[in-house]
Amino acid sequence: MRFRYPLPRSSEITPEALYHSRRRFLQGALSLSAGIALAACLPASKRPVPEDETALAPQATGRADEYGDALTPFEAVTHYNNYYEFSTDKQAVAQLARDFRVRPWTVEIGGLVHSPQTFGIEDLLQAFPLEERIYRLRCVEGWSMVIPWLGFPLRLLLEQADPMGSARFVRFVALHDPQQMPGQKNPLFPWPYTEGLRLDEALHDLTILAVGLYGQVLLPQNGAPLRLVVPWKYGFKSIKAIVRIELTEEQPATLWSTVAPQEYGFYANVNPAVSHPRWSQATERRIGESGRRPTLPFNGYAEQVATLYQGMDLSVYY
Ligand SMILES: Nc1nc2c(c(=O)[nH]1)N[C@H]1C(S)=C(S)[C@@H](COP(=O)(O)O)O[C@H]1N2
Ligand SMILES: [Mo]
Repeated sequence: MRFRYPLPRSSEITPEALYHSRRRFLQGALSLSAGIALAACLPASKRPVPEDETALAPQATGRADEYGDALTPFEAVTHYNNYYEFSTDKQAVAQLARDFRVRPWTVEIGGLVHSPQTFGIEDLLQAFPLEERIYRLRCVEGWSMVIPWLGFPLRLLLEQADPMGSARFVRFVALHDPQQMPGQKNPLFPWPYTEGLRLDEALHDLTILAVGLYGQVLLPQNGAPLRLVVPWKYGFKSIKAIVRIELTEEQPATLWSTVAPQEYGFYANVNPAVSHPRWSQATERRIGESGRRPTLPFNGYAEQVATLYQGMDLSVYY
């Protein structure tokens, strides 16, 4: 089965479109599989868009992160993408990924777990209640966005698989399919894209698996049908198109730390004090803004996550 996502026009990205996006989201989910309605899993207080039009205006126009910074427009979130399996040109990804097949799709959870499992994506979408999380995404290249994700804490899935006492890291593997992903013909990268987290990072409540954004099913360019989001780390940790999650004892190799270990460390916590070898990380450009703003330690999530790194020299564990 081939599911083709409709490409939104920029003229659609209006408060009214946001209101209607819940409908589109439901229709999208239903066309993927009769009977699934992702938004219906959301508790009323967390529904991404209001039920009645009178409540619309304040929520649609005033939506922001906890610093009061506005959401990045849908058009930018879905048309300025890093996704090397398709292209290194951010503005080419959406078009190249348009026909990417997200069904059938299975996700395996294995390695050092007592209950290895293989989920069909439909079952995974129904397994946990979805929440909206408005997170900043800071790319290591020096730009950032504010994105309203839909997803669930990775912890819920890991607990179901029941990690063994020896498990200390989690390894994530993205789809390998050069027929569909032309960028995978580039031999300079050790495909498939892989990433990793320490187990305590993976279990942190801020770490989610996302299946949607802006109240809609995730588009291919944003990592459909399932991608990781770790908001206090550089964007490359938030791996797209996940097919396998593996608990390990040793710190796993990752694509970027294999290709350029001195530039892209395993930890990759957003840190204005540690420069990339070729540029400073002290400031960033928020997409849609002119000028630059200061980069915040741990991307503004220090209060929640700094304790994970107590006693570590973050210029060594970068
Ligand atoms: N599989 C895969 N995941 C990936 C990437 C990629 O090239 N392949 N790029 C990463 C980078 S560098 C960033 S900044 C984010 C971008 O996510 P977005 O396009 O949804 O904003 O995805 C990350 N996840
Ligand atoms: Mo990135």
